[in-house]
Amino acid sequence: QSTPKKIAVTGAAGQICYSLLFRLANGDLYGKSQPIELRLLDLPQAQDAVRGVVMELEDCAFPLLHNIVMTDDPRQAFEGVDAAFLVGSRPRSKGMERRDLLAANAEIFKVQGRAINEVAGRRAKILVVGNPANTNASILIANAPDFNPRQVSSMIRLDHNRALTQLARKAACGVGDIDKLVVWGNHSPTMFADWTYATAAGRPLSETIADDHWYKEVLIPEIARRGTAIIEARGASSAASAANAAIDQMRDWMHGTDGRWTSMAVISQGQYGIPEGLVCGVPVMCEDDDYSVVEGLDLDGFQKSKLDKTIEELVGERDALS
Ligand code: NAX
Repeated sequence: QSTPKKIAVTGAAGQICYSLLFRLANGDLYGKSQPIELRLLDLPQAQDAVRGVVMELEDCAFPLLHNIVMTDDPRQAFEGVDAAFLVGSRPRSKGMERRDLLAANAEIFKVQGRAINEVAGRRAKILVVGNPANTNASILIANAPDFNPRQVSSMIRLDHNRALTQLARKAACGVGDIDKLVVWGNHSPTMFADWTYATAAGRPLSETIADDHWYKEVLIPEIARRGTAIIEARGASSAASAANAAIDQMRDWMHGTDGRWTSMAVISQGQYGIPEGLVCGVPVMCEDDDYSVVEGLDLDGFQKSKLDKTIEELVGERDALS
């Protein structure tokens, strides 16, 4: 059997990880013949809860799960890893201003960025899930000068998957029939689910659905508000769907998209007027363990105004920290 792949997961005691860890141990990322080692990072006060999760992982007797490490030390968690899911972050507490929330998380991702810079495998893929995910990823990149920034992305895939299902329902097709959907921008209510290029079985979705009012007044705002709707219904934020999206994004990034598009938030090199250094949701294709941004799309006035709004928010988050 091959050497276990080392996967670090932060926020291991939290609710997303309560789904994510079991999916990883089941082989949902690397497949059914690749053993793995899990490195679980959480705060010192969460170690008892992590121990409980570890006991449950053990009780599943996953054949692929060769080793589990529990730690509150980022350097130990990231040492020589092949992949890392950065899920843990500081939630907003009562009376906390947005700026304080940004600053508290910036501190976490600064520390983790430095640790990754020093000890992570150079080909490791780092996926930031913890919010504000895009800005946390930018902070991490800025604090990991010797680590390739293209090996860092933040999660926009949950929003992409949410839009896929709504579009497939409306068009009465399978989610797998849809290609060229894009979710642009920040993982926040300013995100823009864009059907301009989307096709189902090769035919433009905007023609199949032919309802511009539904697109602009129902789809786009509903995808943006979906997280809130789930909190209202479930009394807790999305967890299993977030874990699923994290695996989808990482798996496509590693194993490729077969010429299809997906959405990833990656460091901007100035495409589409997105300022360099921001981590922003864009259309990508993945191949050979790497992504490439789909470039050269013509954006109309509506698309530009939507994109500008979400970029403005990302710039605001960056400026609030500087
Ligand atoms: P939980 O509050 O259940 O768990 C968070 C865990 O992170 C806790 O165990 C906490 O102790 C740990 N933690 C805090 N600071 C840490 C640090 N410095 N190092 C290691 N661990 C640390 O949150 P959960 O529901 O699991 O959500 C986790 C994060 O994902 C949140 O920030 C949430 O907003 C974000 N989400 C991001 C999504 C995305 O699409 N990008 C969607 C889902 C989710 O809302």
